[in-house]
Parts: sequence; C-alpha cells; structure tokens
Amino acid sequence: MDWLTTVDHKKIGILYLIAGGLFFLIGGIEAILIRIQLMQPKLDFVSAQTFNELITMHGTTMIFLAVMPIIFALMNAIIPLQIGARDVAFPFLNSLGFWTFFFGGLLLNLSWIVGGAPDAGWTSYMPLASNTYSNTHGVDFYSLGLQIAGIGTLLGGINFLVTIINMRAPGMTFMRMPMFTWAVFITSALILFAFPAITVGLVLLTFDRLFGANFFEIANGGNAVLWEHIFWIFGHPEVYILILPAFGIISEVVSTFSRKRLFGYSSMVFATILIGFLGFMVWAHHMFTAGLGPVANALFSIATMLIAVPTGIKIFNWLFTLWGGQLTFNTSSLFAIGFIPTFVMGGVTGVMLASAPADFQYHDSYFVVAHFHYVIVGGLVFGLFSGLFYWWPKMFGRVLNEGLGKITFWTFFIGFHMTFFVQHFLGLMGMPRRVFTYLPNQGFDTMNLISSIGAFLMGVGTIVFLINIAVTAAKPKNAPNDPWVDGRTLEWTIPSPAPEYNFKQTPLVRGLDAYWKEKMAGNKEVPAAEPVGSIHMPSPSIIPFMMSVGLFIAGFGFMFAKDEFANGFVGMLFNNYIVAILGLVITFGGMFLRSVFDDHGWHIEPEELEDKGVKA
Ligand code: HEM
Ligand SMILES: [Cu+2]
Repeated sequence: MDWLTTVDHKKIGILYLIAGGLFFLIGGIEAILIRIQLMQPKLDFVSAQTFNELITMHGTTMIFLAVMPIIFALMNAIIPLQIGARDVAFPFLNSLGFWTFFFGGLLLNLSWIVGGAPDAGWTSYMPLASNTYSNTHGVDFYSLGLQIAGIGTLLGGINFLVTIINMRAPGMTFMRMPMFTWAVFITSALILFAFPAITVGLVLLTFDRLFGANFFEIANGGNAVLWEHIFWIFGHPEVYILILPAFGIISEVVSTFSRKRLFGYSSMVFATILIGFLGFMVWAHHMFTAGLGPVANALFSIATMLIAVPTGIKIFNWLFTLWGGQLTFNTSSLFAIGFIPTFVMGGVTGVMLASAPADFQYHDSYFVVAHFHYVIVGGLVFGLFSGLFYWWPKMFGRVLNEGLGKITFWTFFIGFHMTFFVQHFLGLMGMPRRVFTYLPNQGFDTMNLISSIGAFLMGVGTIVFLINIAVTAAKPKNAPNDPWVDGRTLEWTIPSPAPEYNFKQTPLVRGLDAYWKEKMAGNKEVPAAEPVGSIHMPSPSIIPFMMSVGLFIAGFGFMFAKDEFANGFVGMLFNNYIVAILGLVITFGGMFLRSVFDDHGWHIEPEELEDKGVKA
C-alpha cells in the first residue's frame, strides 16, 4: 500500500526500475524467440503472423516500456540528490507519471492475451497499420497503450525540467551541474518537444482506426507519408532522449573511476546542447527512400552528419579523462569503457546510413538492425548497466557483487558483439529486415546461427545480473555514504540509501564536483547552506494510481466499443461506451479530488532528525 501511494522520488525510482526491468525481461524473451526463429533457414518455430507481432512488441516494449523507464528510474533516484534537493518539484505529478506509464504498458502487453498483439512494426507505418491491413485490435492496443504511457513520460519530462531549473542547492550554477544532471536536463527538454508530436500522431491514428477518420487512409484522400513525418519528428529525438542520459552516466563513471575531473567539462555541456538541438533537425533521414526528392535528402544527409561533430567531442573528452587517470576496473567502469568503442561503431554506421544514396542500399536490411542495436544496446544498455552498478548502493544501501558483475559484463559484452556484428554483413549481403525466415544456401545460415548464439549469451548475462540482485538483497544494508571512495558529486555526501528527506541541511556548493572539491581542500563534508530546521514533506496519495486505472479502463472501453460480445450485458456496457465513460469518470474524479482537497503535507522536526542520527 505504501508503494501505491508514495510520492517520494527515491521510491518512485525503484518502482520505475522494477516495472522497467520486468518489461525488459518480456522484451528480451521476445528477442530470444525472434532469434530462435531466425537461427536456421526455413524454420517454423513461430508463424509469420506471430513473428510480426514479436518484432513489433519487442521494439515497442524495449523502447517505450523498458529502457525509457530504467532511465527514469535513475533520473528519479539520483537527480534530486545530485543537485542537493529534497525531492522533485512536483512529487504528486511524479507518482502520476509512473502510474500512467505502468498502466499504459500493461494495456499494451495485455494485447497478447486479448485481441492479438500489434503487428505493424514499432513504427506502425500506414497503411500497414490501417484497418485494411491490420484488422485485429493489435494496433489499437499500440495507439491507446502508448498514448497513456506517453502522458507519464511527458509529465516526467516537465517535472525534471522544473526540478533542475528551480531546485538546485545554493552555489550550484548551471556550469557547476554534474554531467548526468545536464544530460537529464536536455533530455527533459527533448521530451517536452518530441512527445506532443507522437501524442498528436497517436490521436490521429486512433481516430482513423476507431472512428473511421481519413488522416492516413490513402483511398479516402489521406496521406501515409504524413504519418512517417509525425512519427519521426518524435522518433529521431527519441533516440537522443535515450542516449543522452547514457552519455551523462558515462561522464560520471569515467571521471569517478579515473580520479580526475571530466576533461573539457564546458565543451561537454555545449556538445550535449548541440546534439539535443540537431536531434530535431534530422528526422527525414529515416525517409530517404520515401521519395522526398534530392534536395530534401541532401539537406537531411548533411544535417545528420553534423551530429558526428559534437558526438566526436564527447568521445575524445572521455578518452582524455581516462588518459593518465588512476583507473579502477570494476563492473561499472568496465561497462563505461566497453561503451566507448561500441558506441563509436554505432556512430560510424550511422554516418554511413546518413549518406542518402548509400541508404538506398542499406534501407530495410539487417545493416540497419545492426546499426541501431549498436547504438541502443551497445550504447544505452551498457550505459544503464554501468549506472545501475554505480548507483545501486545509493538506491538500496548495498553494493552489488563484483564477481557476478564481471561475469555479467563479459557475457553481455561478448554476446552483444556476436549477435550484432555479423548482422552488418548479413545486411550488406542482402538479408532484409522484418522477414520471418530466409532460404538456405544464400550465405545467411552461419551468421544467423552466430547471431542467435550471441543473443543467448546476452540472456545469460541478464540472468546472472538477476542472481546478483538476489544475492545482494540477502546481505545486510551496510554500504557507506561514498562506497567508491572517490565520489565527486553531492549524492555521495549523504547515507546510502538516502533518508526520505535526502539532505538534513541543504548543502552549499563551492564548485564543480562539489564533494571532490571539499575532499581536495581537506574537508570531510560539504558545508551546509542553512541551519537545521523543520523539513516540509508532501503527503502520500492514492489519487495518481486511481487516475491511471481510470485511463486504463477507458482505453479498453474505447477499443472494444464496436465489438460484438457473446454476453449481451457485457456487450451493452461496451457498445454504449459505458465502460469508456466510467474510466474517464474515474480519472476526472481523481482530478477533482486533487483540486478540492487542500493537503499541506507534513513536517519532520529537528528533534526527529537528531534521533535518526543522520548528518547531512
Ligand atoms: C538484448 C538483446 C536484443 C536482441 C537479441 C534483439 C534482437 C532483435 C531482433 C532479432 C530484431 C528483429 C529485426 C528484424 O527482423 O527486423 C530486433 C528488432 C528491434 N529491436 Fe532488438 N534486440 C535486443 C535488444 C533491444 C533493445 C534493448 C532495444 C531498444 C531499446 C531494441 C530495439 C529494437 C527495435 C526498435 C527493433 C525494430 C523492430 C521493428 O523492426 O519493427 N532491441 N531486435
Ligand atoms: Cu534518426
């Protein structure tokens, strides 16, 4: 019950981690099933229809329900601590964001059980996603599930923008913010601009499918390329929404474990801003073959290649940070160091794809699959593992087991390259993407087998990680404040896990890497910016949960409103939109309750702080 009503950013971070982790496992199982099907030519382990559902759900789940929430988990768990704040700006909204994401994801995944999973690819291109070509409820689950989950992401983005702008500790100017905070700041800005696009797109798609509108229906004068534009105006920035936090994590980890200040901090900041900005200018590189014409293709080609410049700056700055540092090799830093060359490879194939004429060859081949997995798995997932090992003690008070961690790293790292390296060549040799099987003796057999074995190896790495979590959870909570000894930022100045109010006294920041700076000056802790006083805390609330359940019910209601039911009563409820309206009533009822109840929260008094014996 405590967990359903919590508004504490640290607990919400853990909720995001559990839910995201669960969806990551589901997406991983889908990936394994895909790879079993493709292990040998002409297998019929799954049918063509199921295969389409699997790739659609794998892509959609991984992007929206697995890695995004795990990023949100780290954002929630760490950002307020890194900037010396007591919570996020809007704790209630934070909880609402989590629950809408969760129920949206649940709705989407229920499609496997009721109504059939979406089968038009994670991009849901029209007309493939229209009623004509996808006549189960699959794509409805996609449009409504993502719509509900997207509300959560948008709320989270706004919340973190406000938190980072408004709630930094005294002395923490923008140019003293840790790199992870900077990355999350830019990411949140991208969310603010990118998610409305997909929201609108999904509304239009829903209207096309459920109410017979013709936005994208070509036969009725709609425009299918319009969907591609709307989708990618969201979709390309989305890739940067994913990768920028990973960049932030790598920056923290690399500087902590080389015992050096991040090389070129200010150029890192501007590179991040530039990447965020350019991320919006390049969406049509996904549409080179859609017939936009040579002028558009040339411009989008050039714009895309420009992104390599700030990205290169970041790569060299990480290398210069490592250069001459006193390196510690543990699981966290291994993932960070493994990230660098892997991500560079993904970047290089990205520049290859950005060349419009060459893309006519690569398009829709396994080359593309190899490219984006190098970026998303070799970049983002490596970054997330690095960040999880790094911040685990701060989140749970226990350091993850290093031996098991290293097994995870090596199996995952080797498995990853086995899976995806060969896919570049499969693509160049002409193996198309999104096909459920292929003929023997085309030169595809061996490489597909290698790829599938690699996928199993990654699965092993993931299982070892789960074992690690279980083993660690059985041990006492005894992690020190600063388990890596060389912590540089504010989160390492408070106990692990942090008390519910985070900082007993707001810290005073006197430079970049506030904690490290004090250590170098011979101080044991960061000075306080205020006397010990009563701390104001927000009250827990069940309303966010309730509002999200309402949206979930409404989603079902709209989806099945036109269906025929064997049971007359159930049919009556759905066909008259009673279910849909009931759901909306619950949601709006939640909003109403939130508006009329004036809850001022509660206080923790200085005496109680003394009892807890915590020093800020
Ligand atoms: C961890 C092991 C993973 C394996 C073995 C794996 C494997 C695959 C395979 C075999 C496909 C189908 C390619 C096709 O036939 O077109 C695919 C597609 C895809 N994967 Fe993964 N994947 C993994 C992780 C991820 C992650 C972490 C993400 C995103 C965060 C991701 C995102 C996607 C996307 C977006 C697609 C495209 C789906 C589509 O074509 O519509 N994958 N993956
Ligand atoms: Cu793109």
